[in-house]
Amino acid sequence: MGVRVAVLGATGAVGKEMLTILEERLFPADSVHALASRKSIGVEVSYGDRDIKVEDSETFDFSKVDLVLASCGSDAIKVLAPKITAAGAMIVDNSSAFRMDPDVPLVVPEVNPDALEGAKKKRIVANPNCSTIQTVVALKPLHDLATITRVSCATYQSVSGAGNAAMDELWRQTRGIFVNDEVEKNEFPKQIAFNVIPRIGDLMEGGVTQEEWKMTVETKKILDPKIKLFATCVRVPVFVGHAVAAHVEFENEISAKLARDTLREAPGVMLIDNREDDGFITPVESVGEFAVFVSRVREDPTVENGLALWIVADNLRKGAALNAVQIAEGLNNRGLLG
Ligand code: 11C
Repeated sequence: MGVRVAVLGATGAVGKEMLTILEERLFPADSVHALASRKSIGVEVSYGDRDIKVEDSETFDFSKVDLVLASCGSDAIKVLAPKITAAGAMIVDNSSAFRMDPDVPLVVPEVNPDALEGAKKKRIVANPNCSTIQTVVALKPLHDLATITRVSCATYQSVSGAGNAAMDELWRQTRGIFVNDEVEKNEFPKQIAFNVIPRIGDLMEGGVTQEEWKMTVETKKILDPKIKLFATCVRVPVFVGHAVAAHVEFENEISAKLARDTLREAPGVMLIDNREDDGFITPVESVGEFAVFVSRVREDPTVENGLALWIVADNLRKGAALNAVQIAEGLNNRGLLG
């Protein structure tokens, strides 16, 4: 018997990708419901070559499903989660609401698949932040090889990470500048078109942003609590595709050649690292892809055992919807659904 699925937040950028990827990966779904807030009732979204009508998440009977893939934001899922789990369904949640709950596994299937067993406790699995996911997929095989001690990184994050309205704002500002119109700001604290903004998420104590904090604590929870990671997260005027420039320090010696040979074979990783003018990946080339791409692997001579890497992924796919569907596949394979 297949799985009865609901996608919650089905009209958002990530929700739409969840529906597409469920179909692309032939997830064994018996039924698929698209749920969203009341204002989207009746809107149609695509699931493969079918259009399905959006239903009201507030009045939906969750006993009709085994699995809820949620991308409705922290506040909404905190309200709905008790109702969903009481009805017997498992939640894979894309928000930050439960990520740091010790009884909720935070999972990247290429990195810590066995953590899925922890889903038995609360019937919730948390999907990590997009920039964390692509970073840990690339770091895991290198950590297994030479033990990472510290990571210093800068991110180059596309506007789709902030949702549909943010994508519209980049488009409107870009067009507005070309036609000499006023540049309106709603979604970002500064102009994003033809600019970069070194602040993603609210500022926390010490001047670190929420996005930077998430990368630090989520990497510890998923990969290794001993790894120290410090990030500067930057929004760039790109629609889809996040990049991370990571400077990584290891306990043991590791050459760039060994790192490349290892990454070439690593699950979920695509190494594109030719020493040619265009022998690297850029965010636009990652759009629509499943892989985490790694380029520009170099030894860093300024530290004892150091490597520098350029890591790129489609943030709506591997950074969100694909990782959530892979989690669902893992739960299903382990008999944890239904
Ligand atoms: C961004 N990484 O690019 C964020 C989006 O905690 O899941 C995802 C926020 C999160 O703006």
